[in-house]
Amino acid sequence: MICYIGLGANLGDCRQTLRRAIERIKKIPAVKLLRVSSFYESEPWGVVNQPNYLNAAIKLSTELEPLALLDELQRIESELGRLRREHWGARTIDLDILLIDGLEFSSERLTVPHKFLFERDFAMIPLKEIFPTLEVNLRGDNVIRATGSPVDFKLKLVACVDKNFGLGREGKLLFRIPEDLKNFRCLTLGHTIIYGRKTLATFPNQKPLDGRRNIILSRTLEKVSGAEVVGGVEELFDVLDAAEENFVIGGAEVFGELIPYATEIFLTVFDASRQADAFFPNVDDFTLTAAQVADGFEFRSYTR
Ligand code: A4P
Ligand code: MG
Repeated sequence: MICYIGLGANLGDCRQTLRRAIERIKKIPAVKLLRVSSFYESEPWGVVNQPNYLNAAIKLSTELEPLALLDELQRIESELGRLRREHWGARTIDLDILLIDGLEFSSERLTVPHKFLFERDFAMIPLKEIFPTLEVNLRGDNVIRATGSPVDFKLKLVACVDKNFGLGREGKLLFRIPEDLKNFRCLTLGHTIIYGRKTLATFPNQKPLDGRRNIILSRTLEKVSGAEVVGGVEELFDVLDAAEENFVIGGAEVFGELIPYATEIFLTVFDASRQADAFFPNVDDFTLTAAQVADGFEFRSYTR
């Protein structure tokens, strides 16, 4: 089931709270985060004497029953310090289920679509960003795109796969040809590359790559000369530069972790099937925008 969640905060460090909430939602068992909107700032709706809000929306797929999902969201609200006081009042974090598939229902604890969704531009505008085909009638409230959202970091995924989106086998890439290496170098040189520990092990002498800012996402590595090591996605967003181009280059786990925040994908797809044990994540949420066919492979670009 596909589900859209609205996030809102207007107390404390709202940017950080929204990012944290998203990371926690991502870790709910049986939930897969698919997409994250930009952050938007707006004046309070309903009760006016309170600080401005920061809002966002995310798309996920889940096997959880709607009420089980609500339980998880409420657990995350309380872990992040939500105290329920005044209705529509100021809050550190508010997680609302906006839509679930095409369902419409109402029970004591849960109404879907969310009761006020269609009356609130602060909910509809981020939702529309990640659900472009949704028809919306906005009321014209002042909702401004804010900085600091994960999608501001322009994460681009770069990989080389077989026709089944296989990435590698036993820690090794499936293909290595000069045209692809040249393409990779051309894309990434002078920019930032982000990768995991196992990808580092595939580099010449297991050393970071020259001419690029190297960031390694790893919970276990401590220090690597020539690279910065970050322990998780939240820490990654703390060190990334929004003015830079940031290329995520593998492996499978790192792609899976970062694809919800990605805006572009560059894939070299070989017209061959190999025995793979690691795969590139599903790209259904992206649009194929260019394909350049060569001998035995093609360069594809996807965006959203
Ligand atoms: N509940 C029913 N349906 C849902 C649903 N679809 N998603 C029940 C989540 N919860 C749902 O919510 C009260 C009860 O609603 C929950 O226990 C759940 O069982 P709550 O979050 O405890 O209380 P609340 O947040 O004070 O009420 P409510 O109605 O959820 O407030 P809202 O609607 O979330 O509004 N202005 C701007 N600019 N941006 C904002 O984000 N947010 C609010 C809060 C007000 N003004 C705002 C913003
Ligand atoms: Mg609420």
